[in-house]
Amino acid sequence: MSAETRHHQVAVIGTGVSGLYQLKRLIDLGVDTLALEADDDLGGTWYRNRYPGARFDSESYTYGYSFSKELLDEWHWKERFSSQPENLRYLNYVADKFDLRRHMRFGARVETLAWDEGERLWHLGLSGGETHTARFVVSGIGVLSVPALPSYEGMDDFAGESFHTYWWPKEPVALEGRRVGVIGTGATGIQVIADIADRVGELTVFQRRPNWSTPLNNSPISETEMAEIRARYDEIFANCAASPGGFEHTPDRRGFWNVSREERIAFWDQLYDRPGFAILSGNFPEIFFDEAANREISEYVAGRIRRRVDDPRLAEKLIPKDHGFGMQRLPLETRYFEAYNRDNVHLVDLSESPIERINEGGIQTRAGHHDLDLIVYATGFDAITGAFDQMQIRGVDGQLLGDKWRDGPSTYLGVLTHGFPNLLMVAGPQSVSGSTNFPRAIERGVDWVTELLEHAFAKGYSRLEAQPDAEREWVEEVVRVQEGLLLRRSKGWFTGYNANVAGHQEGKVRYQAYFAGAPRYREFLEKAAADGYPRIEKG
Ligand code: NA7
Repeated sequence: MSAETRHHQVAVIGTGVSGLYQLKRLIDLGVDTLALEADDDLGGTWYRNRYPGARFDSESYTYGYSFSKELLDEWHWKERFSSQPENLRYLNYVADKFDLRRHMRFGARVETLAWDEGERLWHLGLSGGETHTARFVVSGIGVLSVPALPSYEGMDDFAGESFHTYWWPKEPVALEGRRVGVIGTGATGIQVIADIADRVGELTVFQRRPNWSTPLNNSPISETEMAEIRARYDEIFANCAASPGGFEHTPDRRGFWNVSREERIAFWDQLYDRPGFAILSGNFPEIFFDEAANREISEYVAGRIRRRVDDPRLAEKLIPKDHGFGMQRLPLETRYFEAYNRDNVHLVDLSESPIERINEGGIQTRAGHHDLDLIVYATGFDAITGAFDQMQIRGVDGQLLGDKWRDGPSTYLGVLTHGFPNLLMVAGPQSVSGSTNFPRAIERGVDWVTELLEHAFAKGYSRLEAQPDAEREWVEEVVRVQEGLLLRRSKGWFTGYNANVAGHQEGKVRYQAYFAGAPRYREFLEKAAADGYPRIEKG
């Protein structure tokens, strides 16, 4: 340990939604805690993703923190689905209100984490050479925080501006009159495309596979409506806690086949016009595991797309044929399909004419050259495990976490992993954080981690480690649930697929998230705590 090494009882990595709340809980307990943040300010996802159109797909008032009545009473969400600048303001407001900034270090990228068994301490190495030690480390490093760029030949030769949406600059980017290319049509691409279509000169969308997408149905929230929401907060959070997705939408359990086809269609007509994920989370659960049910809802949504796109051939290109509705993370959109009715918006179907290379002037596909001034890479993330892989994490006997998780993560309840004592993951792999309304799961995760730490402090434990059997059983549960769902075959980030990330290609299914829903996950957490954490070795 060098003379400058500073020690903390707990080090929190990250100051996004998870890190902020984790810090708040530990500070309130009087625990010596430092939060280390790689970026030069707080906010995580909402600090980074500044691209036009970036906003919640969760109702704002279900996304905000629930832990402080005062905060709930003070904050006015201006839109049902709030946009990135406002979301970042909110997180700053929270940090300032609870005086959290003085416990944070910015520009502090943790590159190495090494467990010292003799001292029972984690040694943290920062990119600038600084070192810290901590008895416990809590990671709040994000589920989608490692952007993945493709590796086309000539990307560096492009003379115009180009960046991944995650790295959209803070400074305004000129769009008016420019020729813009967007690669990727996931949730991000769909938000950007719809937002900039009428502001750019020409917009060329490079689509490899289309995604299902349904209307966000955003609207402003007036003072009066906000007052009603405030009065209803207890009910709102109780509804979120009771629903599998962590939203206010609750599945319709009448039984898909007990309802006539006409009634189903009338029901979907209503859901399609409702805000947010209603059409997914408020639908019949059968659509997720019954192929015939999924085929029918997919055909319904395809019909809605056909009604919105003027050119029937173009409409067909925008309708997914390789996966059913809801089998990948559903992007929500605002006039996305109508953007393709504009004369300045062009779709390049990469399944017919793949990108051959990028050059000084633009993008060369097999079918021709596209002259561009700006290339936007909306090409996704090394999701869920990427941020862990980026750090070199060495546990007991120097084992690398990246080696242990080479073919996919393996955890106990998504929070601990055997061989890496005292490392507690908030929104970790194989929790529900990636598969449900993020902050609802994050708050529960932080509370559980905090209670576990309180338990350890009270009992004088300095070492917590998941039992291997407990981990094996949890992985079996995660696999069993995923294998029971149609999405097990999907090529989306939920199941660890990203063609730009080594080892995450087609045919290599990873079990990265728990898909049984928030209430069932909570049962496991609550039972473990109530029983005194019997599957965690304590000493
Ligand atoms: P996603 O959902 O992973 O989408 C990435 C998109 O980029 C998807 O359409 C990909 O096509 C496409 N992609 C990736 N690589 C390439 C290359 N090389 N060429 C062409 N197209 C490519 O990421 P998002 O950022 O949209 O969304 C992530 C989450 O952020 C979202 O779910 C919300 O929770 C917030 P593919 O499907 O692989 O054919």
